Amino acid sequence: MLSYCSKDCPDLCSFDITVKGGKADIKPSQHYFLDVPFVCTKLKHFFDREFSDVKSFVKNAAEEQKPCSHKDAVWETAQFLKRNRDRKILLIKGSGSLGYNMHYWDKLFSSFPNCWFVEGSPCDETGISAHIEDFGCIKNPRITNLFQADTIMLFGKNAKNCSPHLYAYLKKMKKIGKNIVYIDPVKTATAGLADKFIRINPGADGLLAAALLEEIVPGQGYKIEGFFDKTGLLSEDFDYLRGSVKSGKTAFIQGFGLQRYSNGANIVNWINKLAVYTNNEQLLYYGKSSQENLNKPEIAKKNRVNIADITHKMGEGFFDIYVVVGANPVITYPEPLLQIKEFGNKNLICVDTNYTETSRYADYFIKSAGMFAQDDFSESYFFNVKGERRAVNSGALSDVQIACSIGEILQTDVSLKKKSKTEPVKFRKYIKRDLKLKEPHVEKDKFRLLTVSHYFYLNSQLADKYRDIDNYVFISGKNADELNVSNGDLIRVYNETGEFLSYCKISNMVENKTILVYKNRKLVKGWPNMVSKSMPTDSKTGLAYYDTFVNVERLDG
Ligand SMILES: Nc1nc2c(c(=O)[nH]1)N[C@H]1C(S)=C(S)[C@@H](COP(=O)(O)OP(=O)(O)OC[C@H]3O[C@@H](n4cnc5c(=O)[nH]c(N)nc54)[C@H](O)[C@@H]3O)O[C@H]1N2
Ligand SMILES: Nc1nc2c(c(=O)[nH]1)N[C@H]1C(S)=C(S)[C@@H](COP(=O)(O)OP(=O)(O)OC[C@H]3O[C@@H](n4cnc5c(=O)[nH]c(N)nc54)[C@H](O)[C@@H]3O)O[C@H]1N2
Ligand code: SF4
Ligand SMILES: [Mo]
Repeated sequence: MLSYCSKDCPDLCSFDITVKGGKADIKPSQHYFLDVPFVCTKLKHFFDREFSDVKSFVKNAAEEQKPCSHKDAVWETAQFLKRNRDRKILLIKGSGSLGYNMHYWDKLFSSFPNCWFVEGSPCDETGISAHIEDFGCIKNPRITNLFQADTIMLFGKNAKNCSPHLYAYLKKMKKIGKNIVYIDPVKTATAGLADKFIRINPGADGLLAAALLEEIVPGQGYKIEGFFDKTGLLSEDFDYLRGSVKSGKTAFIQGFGLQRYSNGANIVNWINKLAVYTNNEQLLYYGKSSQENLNKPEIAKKNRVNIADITHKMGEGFFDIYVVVGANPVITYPEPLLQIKEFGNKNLICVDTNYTETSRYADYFIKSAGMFAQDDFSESYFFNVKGERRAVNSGALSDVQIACSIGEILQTDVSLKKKSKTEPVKFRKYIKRDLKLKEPHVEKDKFRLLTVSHYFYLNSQLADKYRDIDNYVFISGKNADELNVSNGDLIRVYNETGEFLSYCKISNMVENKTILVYKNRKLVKGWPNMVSKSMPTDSKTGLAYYDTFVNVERLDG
């Protein structure tokens, strides 16, 4: 049966799936740019966890979460919504599945007069905003354009972990002689593929792009006072980059780590400008929305709350009811303690394939059978490929069935009409303007916390098998000496927002008062976002997760 993976992963693998006795046989079938198609090891675990027999539940009068049939949970949830139709509802829809049909949820809740939808996202929206500002649209060239490049420059795109098919393609590019440069504050697994790894200070890529541009096209960039101190670059690294860009075609691939800063959009703006003014615009990659060319349905979203304002409004007790579909905000969003308090005080409805740290507080939990349970389609948010599938899992209810059943009970139309008109094809055209340069936010007396992706899990979705790997605080040898901490010591990471505890691992991945923890993992106590504040990025469409500054100390005993 035709299928594809609609997880929040840019690769969007297509495959043929046959299910026998609860086991899946998968034959990979796409990726036009690779000779041998493959899927990653995570896919099997997604299948297993979504086929699991997790029960739905509803809280009883004594506040106990009592398991019940999925149908009963749907009925009870619908009755609750009927009784509370006019109250203030916040809908948080996450990245569990990026399939088009998850819009059924938006359609259902758009019929509630006081439902609030989230504006912006914790993911890639800041960079998207920057591209729209620069080009009037968001587009990503075909990956095969990389054939035209002499140098391929990756700005914090940890393809080995986050996009294994891009990584395989980069290996192919390297084999045919392309020069690969990897720029990142972290020496990630992808740095190993590069001909040259350049460590940069976090949030400083805009300074680098502006300084390079000034050297290559004087008058278009900036000469920056204290450049080497601010960026952490060596002068030979800068000469190397200037030489590479001057001497041939350069591809610029922007990762999403770049834009999780209070100057994140500005960083992307400057790399865009560098690409355009060095005649490399057709080799400029960021990504795009996963529904960019799909004719999204028109759904009226009357009330909206900005992503960085959610916890602020939660703190004021603004919302009466929370609905969380395919997301785990207690783990993935800032200020978990505030969320936990609100979810405990107010009513919470969760729809998920599995129990989560968020569903612990749910009054209504409806188990979704996940991505294999519904016909669906979507695009990749990096490659220009589409996926389409037929449902193979009929054990529990799919998201579409759940949303439609609730709609039926409430006598609300949940059908999705696709827009009738097709949108004209958009082209990138650089919009010339005076572009200011924003400096990164730095707190010199503290450590900066970076929270990046691990290969074996997708945000907070992980298989039990990998639960306890690499749950460390990674720190440089020099910084460990200064703090008098050693491998295996229990470390406390804290600031005014909160704290977490985890074991120390000395590593050359990081340097210079930057520490790293893999994102969205449970640690010895707490998890990384315990110390994240809700700070907007400069486009106001994302969260500046990487501008998180913390104290680090060893816990004795
Ligand atoms: N296995 C796996 N794959 C995933 C995910 C996952 O959790 N696991 N998540 C998916 C999702 S939701 C997303 S959004 C994408 C993310 O995909 P990517 O953009 O590739 O990945 P990240 O690991 O979030 O960040 C990339 C890198 O940016 C670096 N970085 C941080 N700050 C800076 C900076 O200032 N400058 C530079 N040059 N680099 C910087 C980080 O150190 C990190 O190595 O991956 C998707 N794919
Ligand atoms: N500190 C820090 N925090 C971050 C980031 C960071 O870099 N640093 N990265 C951010 C990024 S890039 C992202 S994208 C967000 C992601 O944050 P979330 O959107 O919360 O994503 P997940 O943690 O993957 O949670 C998705 C949930 O959906 C469930 N699920 C899976 N498939 C389905 C389905 O078909 N239907 C339903 N109903 N549920 C399903 C899964 O079990 C899981 O519980 O996290 C952000 N959080
Ligand atoms: S998680 Fe990514 S690489 Fe793995 S199967 Fe899904 S789309 Fe492919
Ligand atoms: Mo993301």
